Amino acid sequence: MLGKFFRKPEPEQSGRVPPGQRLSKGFPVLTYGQIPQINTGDWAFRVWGLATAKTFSLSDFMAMPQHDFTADFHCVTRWSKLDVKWTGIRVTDLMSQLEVDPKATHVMEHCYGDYTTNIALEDLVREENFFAHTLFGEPLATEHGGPLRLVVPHLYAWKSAKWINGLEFLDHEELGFWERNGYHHRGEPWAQERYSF
Ligand SMILES: Nc1nc2c(c(=O)[nH]1)N[C@H]1C(S)=C(S)[C@@H](COP(=O)(O)O)O[C@H]1N2
Ligand SMILES: [Mo]
Repeated sequence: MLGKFFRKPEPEQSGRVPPGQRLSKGFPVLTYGQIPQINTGDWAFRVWGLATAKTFSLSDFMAMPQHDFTADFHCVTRWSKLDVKWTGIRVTDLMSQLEVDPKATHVMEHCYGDYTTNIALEDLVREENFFAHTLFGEPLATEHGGPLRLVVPHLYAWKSAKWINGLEFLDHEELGFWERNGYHHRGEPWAQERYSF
């Protein structure tokens, strides 16, 4: 049966859809709790912990090299969306402006609204990861994380923090919101790293 919102991948797409996932027709919004109120004039992104503390404004991000990205998006609640088109800034371009202590191995992603999610430093600094401010050619809507969100295509989308406002560099793993509540610490969709138990 054809669902209204979800469908089975076509055979030619099946190599791109991780096990246990269905394709979503639209782009569902998945948020725990309230959408935070953000005044873009006050918007600030902070770096702290095992990195020299630094604050970036939205215009600092807009002054970094801008790129278009096409990435697949996999939510652990079993929907995926292929070929999502974004515009934004490579994580590696932000990293080149930071002084990170060589002892740093893990990072906590912080957001407006207090959502957190943890990520290993090596998973964060991959070339394909980016901060997005534009989705399908339109300014990133608030419910999808505007003005700026992180996108980490190779992990389940709960690692792609919406309304991101900081990175805390650590020399050990700490757990973010969903990870403390039973989600897998890493969340690799091809290995179905959904839960930590
Ligand atoms: N700040 C914040 N970021 C978040 C979430 C959230 O609740 N708060 N949900 C995560 C989850 S579970 C998913 S699937 C994606 C959903 O992104 P979307 O709402 O743009 O589809 O955002 C992730 N980032
Ligand atoms: Mo999700």
